[in-house]
Amino acid sequence: MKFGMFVHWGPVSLKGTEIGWSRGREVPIDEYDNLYKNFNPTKFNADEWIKTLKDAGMKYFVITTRHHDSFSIWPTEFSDYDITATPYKKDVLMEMKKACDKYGIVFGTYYSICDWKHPDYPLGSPGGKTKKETGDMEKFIPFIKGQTKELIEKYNTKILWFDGEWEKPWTHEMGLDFYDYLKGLDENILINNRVDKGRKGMEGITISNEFAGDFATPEQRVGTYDIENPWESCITICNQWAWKPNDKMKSLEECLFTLIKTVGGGGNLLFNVGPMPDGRIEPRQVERLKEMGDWLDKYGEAIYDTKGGPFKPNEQLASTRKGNSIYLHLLNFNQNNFEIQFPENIKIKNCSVLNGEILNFEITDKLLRIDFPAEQKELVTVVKIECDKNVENLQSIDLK
Ligand code: JFZ
Repeated sequence: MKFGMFVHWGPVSLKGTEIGWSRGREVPIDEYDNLYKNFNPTKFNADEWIKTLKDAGMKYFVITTRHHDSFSIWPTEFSDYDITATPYKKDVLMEMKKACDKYGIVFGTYYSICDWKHPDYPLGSPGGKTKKETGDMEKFIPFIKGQTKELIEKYNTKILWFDGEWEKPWTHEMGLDFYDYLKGLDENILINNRVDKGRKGMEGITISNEFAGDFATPEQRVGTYDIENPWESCITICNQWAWKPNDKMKSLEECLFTLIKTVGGGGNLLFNVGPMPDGRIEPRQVERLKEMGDWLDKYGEAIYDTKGGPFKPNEQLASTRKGNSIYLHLLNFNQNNFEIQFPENIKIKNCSVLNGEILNFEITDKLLRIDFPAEQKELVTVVKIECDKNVENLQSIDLK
């Protein structure tokens, strides 16, 4: 699917500070834990959110159902600290799920393992730096199992995106057990590697296959080229995960290059927005996402259903491939010819600008030279190289 929407949202949006982390830091604990009483997103419209996602060219959705701050955005049997306690009351999660079904979007849920508020979880705010007298993982585990069962059985979530696994109370054994439990409820559910203890820092890769998890989770960075192991970079459209007024937003160039380098490296991009306390996604963010969607409308063939490479991405280019075609994504390319080393034993049948003009090309000494009729001025020039055979298993090429 290659491109999805991540959403970090909850009562904390009323403060405009970071979800979970600002509890007991920028916002006193007592104030933070009472924000829900004023959480009334009267302009929330699930249909609009998912339409925004669809128009951005995204294919799947992952929403924070319960972050480190413990607030559950759905009516849950296992806690009173949930959406029904707010003045809004409505099951926003079910509305999101229904809108996803309507638009053909895969529905997924973020769920934090650590809980800095729950009395049974041993660590507390700020940032897991305090200890609770009442901590007891034996009691806490049935709580997270019960809640995730609701997400699977009632909301039919297809992705469980865990987080907060790095803290001491969570162990490898617990991770394995939880993973098996969830796959027992739905064998087709996708589970990220943060269910277990095998994640290597913000690089997010799984350090060895004795650890559970279906995909790796590089955070706030494009993952390293890897076409063997599934991975997904999670990156914010602004700086903060949750909404922050006037947060600095990425330019269209940054957004597109991030997507292209991620996909060119073999990964997916889970691109995050933080909706406002009234329930709307900021109009400027909606607009930026639409610009990405407009680009994907034209060049989606070179993104969706592709494999990364064979050329490893660098500052000048990324490449993707599908069947007999290699797509070169030339970033800020402003010349009228281009040269690149090209694998022997592959014959090129045709070179063209994707959905555009046929290009003259020539191969001499393993060097492919492509000529453009005029200097290129687009942010990205996508060249489609059609070969005489399937290129999906060609060896990766490091251009340096
Ligand atoms: C985690 C969350 O804490 C964050 O709020 C967001 O949900 C993201 C997708 O995942 O990111 C982290 C995890 C750990 C640290 C910082 C951010 N850390 O240990 O500093």
